[in-house]
Amino acid sequence: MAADGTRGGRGALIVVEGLDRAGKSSQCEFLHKSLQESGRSAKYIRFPDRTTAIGKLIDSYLRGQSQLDDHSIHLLFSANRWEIAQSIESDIAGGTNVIIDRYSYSGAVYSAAKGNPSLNLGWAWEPEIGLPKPDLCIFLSISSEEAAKRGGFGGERYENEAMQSRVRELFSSVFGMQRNTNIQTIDAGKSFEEVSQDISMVVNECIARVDPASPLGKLESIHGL
Ligand code: FDM
Ligand code: MG
Repeated sequence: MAADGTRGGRGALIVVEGLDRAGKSSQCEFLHKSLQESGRSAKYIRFPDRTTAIGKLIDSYLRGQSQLDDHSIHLLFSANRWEIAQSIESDIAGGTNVIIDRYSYSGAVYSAAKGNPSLNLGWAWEPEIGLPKPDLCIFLSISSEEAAKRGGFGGERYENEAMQSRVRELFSSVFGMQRNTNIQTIDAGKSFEEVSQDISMVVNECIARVDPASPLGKLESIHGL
């Protein structure tokens, strides 16, 4: 059985991006379950994948247990995607829909948001070029007011107001510059049910649209970055 419940064909690569507290993980889990319940093959992965050797370095950095140069940690986040890229490609080729919680967009935007003068968005995007390209990228958009209502920040690095508001601006610039990528912005300030319905609509459209004959694309450079 293929991704859409028919024979043959490849799966769709669906990325979910957004700020902390936008509800990415709960929506991804729900989407994963609903795809499986509708008889489709689906897998859910998240970045950073903290289980690999590289992921453990990232985890320790995020928890504030280690210090790393901004460029070094940036490249580790990217390497953490590259080490899983092949398995994503083979899942997709085998007909499984892959849902990814955070991807290269978070990678570029969070690093660039630190304001290091030698680490701008353009530099940050470079190591992402060539990774599997999403067939759909859902941006769960949430206002700072709504995010604040959802409770305080956790204790990890980047979980503070100044960083989040820079991240918000940079997500808009990056998504505004994307030309050949299917980006769908969804208002994540609505109820869980409403958001999951909006997600399900764009995901079903995407799965129906994925051309079984055309292979998964690769991320390209972003013009104007
Ligand atoms: N993050 C995540 C990055 O800085 N770069 C990346 O490439 C990725 C995938 O890691 F603050 C940041 C975003 C967030 C933190 O992610 C951990 P979760 O999803 O909040 O656990
Ligand atoms: Mg977080």
